[in-house]
Amino acid sequence: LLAPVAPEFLARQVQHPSAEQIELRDGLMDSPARIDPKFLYDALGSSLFTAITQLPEYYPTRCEAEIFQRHGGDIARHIGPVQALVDLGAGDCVKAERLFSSLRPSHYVPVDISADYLQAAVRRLKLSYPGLSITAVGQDFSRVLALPADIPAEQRLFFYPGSSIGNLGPDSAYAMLQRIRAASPGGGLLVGVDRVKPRQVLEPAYDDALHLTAAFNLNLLRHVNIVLDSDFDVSDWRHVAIFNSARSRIEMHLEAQRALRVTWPGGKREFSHGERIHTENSYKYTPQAFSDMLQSAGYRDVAHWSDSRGWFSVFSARA
Ligand code: AVI
Repeated sequence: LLAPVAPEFLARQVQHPSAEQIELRDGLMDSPARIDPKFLYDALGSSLFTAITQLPEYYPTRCEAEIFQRHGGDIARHIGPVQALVDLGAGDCVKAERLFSSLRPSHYVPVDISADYLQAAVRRLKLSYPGLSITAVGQDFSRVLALPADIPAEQRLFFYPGSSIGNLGPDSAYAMLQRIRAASPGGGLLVGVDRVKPRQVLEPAYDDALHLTAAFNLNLLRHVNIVLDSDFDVSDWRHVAIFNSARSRIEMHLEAQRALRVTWPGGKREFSHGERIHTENSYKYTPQAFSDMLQSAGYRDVAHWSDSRGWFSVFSARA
């Protein structure tokens, strides 16, 4: 039985939806339906992603770590002195922490949409690095990039690791690079990018044997239910990951396992059996294509390093 809902509460929900609710509603009513991948990262989603990075199939995190381990000295020399390390999508802050010894920043600015998760990581860092000044910024930097004004722009090294830029379409990735450059004239950028490679390597990385990526994708529906007050039943959906080679991207979808209807205050959507919701793209680049994009976004002195298999690249460039 449904609990009775006060009419004035219902009216408020329908008449004054939040920006996130509007975005979700619009995406769900689209054809094909889509949900922005940022909804993957509630507290449980962030923990699931951390677990994914430890899977044998999910190579990007290990490849990137290998690059910093093998080429850290060269990378630090290319960058030069660093005052403030601005970590975009910091999560558990572990990747940036590995760079502290080679880059020696005096200020660390982790930025992440999941503010709670970030606070826990920052509490841990403050104990380990009492001399480092840390300013945590809970922000959806895909929308705004507003940083504490006390850090001069030319002292900012933006760190955008893990191929997170790959989750943006090419136009948005380009716009993001321009936005980051505008926030750091005279500063720099260190960015991790996943490379094009055979489907046999790519697809298992996004559809692992333990089904952690499936749980990560499906958890998005639980998060959407909370934000939109919708009634997705997770067990009605299955995870799909495919490499779209024409567009050079892994696509994640959720596929309806039967004909069903999803409702939320003021709206509904019918899904047929097998119909999909597109939840994420993960673009894969050639080094040449990414280097060209950096240069057309206005970056100079572009250099890159790769892991021993040539699966992943780290680019350093001056803004
Ligand atoms: C965060 N981002 C770079 C990951 C990726 O590889 O695109 C997100 C992810 N999706 C599924 N597995 C991991």
